[in-house]
Amino acid sequence: MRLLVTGGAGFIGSNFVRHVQRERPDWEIVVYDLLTYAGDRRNVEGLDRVSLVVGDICDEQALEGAVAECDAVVHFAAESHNDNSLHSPFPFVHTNVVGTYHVLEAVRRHGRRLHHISTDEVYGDLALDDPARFTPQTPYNPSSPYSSTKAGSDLLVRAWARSFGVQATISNCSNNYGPYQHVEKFIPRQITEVLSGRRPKLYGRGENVRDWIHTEDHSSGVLAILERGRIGETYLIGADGECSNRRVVELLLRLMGRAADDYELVDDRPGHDLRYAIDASKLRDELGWRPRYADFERGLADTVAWYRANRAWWEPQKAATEARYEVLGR
Ligand code: NAD
Ligand code: TDX
Repeated sequence: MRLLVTGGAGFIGSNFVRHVQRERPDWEIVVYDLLTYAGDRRNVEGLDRVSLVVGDICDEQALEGAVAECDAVVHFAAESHNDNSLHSPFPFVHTNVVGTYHVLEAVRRHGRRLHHISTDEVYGDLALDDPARFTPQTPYNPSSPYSSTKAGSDLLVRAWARSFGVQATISNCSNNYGPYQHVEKFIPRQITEVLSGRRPKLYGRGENVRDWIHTEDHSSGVLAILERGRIGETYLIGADGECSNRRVVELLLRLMGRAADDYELVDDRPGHDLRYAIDASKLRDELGWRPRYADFERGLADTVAWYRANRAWWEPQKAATEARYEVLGR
């Protein structure tokens, strides 16, 4: 197997690359990544049987060449941060929608298997007391430029599967955490704020709920779908990890030896989704997938330890990220 991983130098993509490299020692992996501000070649450097092609998924010719030489494609590449999409939506339309179109056309021309990576945010949000969780039948109802472009990319994949017979599967996963996550995202932002001698910053009143999953568990779900998923199907990936943002910050502060209320409340994100929650029973029942990082507090402690030990990895991103937040007033 020669696997092409778009966006494989980003957070989840690079964790997936390391996961596959460990779990499938006879596979060759080609990372295809533009190395935007969110991609980092160090994330995949020095790994046996892993090579990096620096390229844009919107560059039809370069992508075509890479797809032609591989057996299957896992498509992670995207603009991924909601706050950026509220400030500057065009790159999201371009990469997430137009880029996915190019990925689909390339796999169609070469008859390659595709797994498309998406998010639970395509389903919109839930009330805090709603007993329902997202299932593959939940209607799409995205809120932000980010989630609407991810929804658009999913619809393109469904249409290409039905109209052109592209051998595709889709997964929609909940919020990931773990090593190598860009410091613009919630958990690493708070950890690195504390490590920089500042206070965590909670949007609004910190009541919003996210359904946290360790990125390793996302990777094992994707590999199961790639190998054993039914073509044309959508699988939701989640590990029953619902937790309010305030509770996450309190846990982090405690793990880092600070008072649990040593945080700031800052301006809320416009259109801020209240709650996400995933019902992953299709993935569990059909493919026998189980998460291995069920203990969120332990996963957070490991993540704090990783950021403590890897200052040289995150420090270069930190000042520019906080400057962007300064402009947003958050
Ligand atoms: P990330 O921003 O850390 O990584 C994205 C990667 O894509 C980067 O390496 C970047 O350089 C690359 N990229 C961006 N534009 C590109 C282009 N035009 N051509 C080629 N490469 C390009 O994102 P992430 O958090 O690792 O998310 C990866 C995927 O998983 C995305 O599709 C995202 O929507 C999805 N997802 C993320 C989460 C989450 O919690 N972070 C949850 C569910 C789904
Ligand atoms: O400083 C912060 N303070 C804060 O309270 C930041 C950066 C975020 N938040 C809140 C906003 C959200 O309720 O924390 C929650 C998580 O925020 P993000 O890390 O920005 O993630 P979210 O908007 O939930 O989207 C994430 O999960 C789904 C990923 O970024 C997406 O790529 C993925 O699709």
